[in-house]
Amino acid sequence: MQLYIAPRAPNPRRVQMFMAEKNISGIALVNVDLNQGEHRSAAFLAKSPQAKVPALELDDGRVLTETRAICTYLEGLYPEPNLMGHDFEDKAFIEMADRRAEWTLLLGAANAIRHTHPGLAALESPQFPAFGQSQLEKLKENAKVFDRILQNQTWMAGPRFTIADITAFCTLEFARGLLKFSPAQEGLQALQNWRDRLTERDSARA
Ligand SMILES: N[C@@H](CCC(=O)N[C@@H](CS)C(=O)NCC(=O)O)C(=O)O
Repeated sequence: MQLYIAPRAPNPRRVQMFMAEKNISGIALVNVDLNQGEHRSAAFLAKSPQAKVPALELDDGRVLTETRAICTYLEGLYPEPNLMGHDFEDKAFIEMADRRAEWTLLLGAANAIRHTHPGLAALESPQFPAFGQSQLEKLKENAKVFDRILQNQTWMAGPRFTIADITAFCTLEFARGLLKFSPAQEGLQALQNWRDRLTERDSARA
């Protein structure tokens, strides 16, 4: 299998961190140069029609895109440690936490960065800086919800580390680097403590 990634991009990093948690080796990593538009080449579009990474090419030639779908596939192949839930209830609550992180943190951060950062101009054309700025404000508002959640539980989906922590962590690291977003500076100490605790995991360096 081959995993198409782009360095510093948050979605491929989610898959790489998921793989690191499960100690998965043997999947070749293939860099796609987004700045050079390699993801829009005919060869890559044949694999990923929406021109996005990550994409996981299976040994039979089929290609999976969408981070969560790739993780579902890998969870099936490598069930332990479990990151997406054991029974239907567990799965539903973890999916809820993961989608919350995806839709309210990742989407806001991605829009803020894509519409304000000069380094993303090649990917987001035209950029709408005022929209990007409004998304940064939304991100800060939404981060408060996660801070409140983490005042009462250790991890995003409850008492154990799951895929939802990976999604939220990769998002906050992306926002830390390109938006200089810091939970502590926003007064969100529970979110900051969760993030700092997470950096101690080996997978945080994936
Ligand atoms: N919904 C997709 C989003 C994938 C995505 O947006 N990937 C970004 C990198 S993090 C990308 O490939 N961007 C290239 C572009 O927008 O042109 C997923 O969950 O995998």
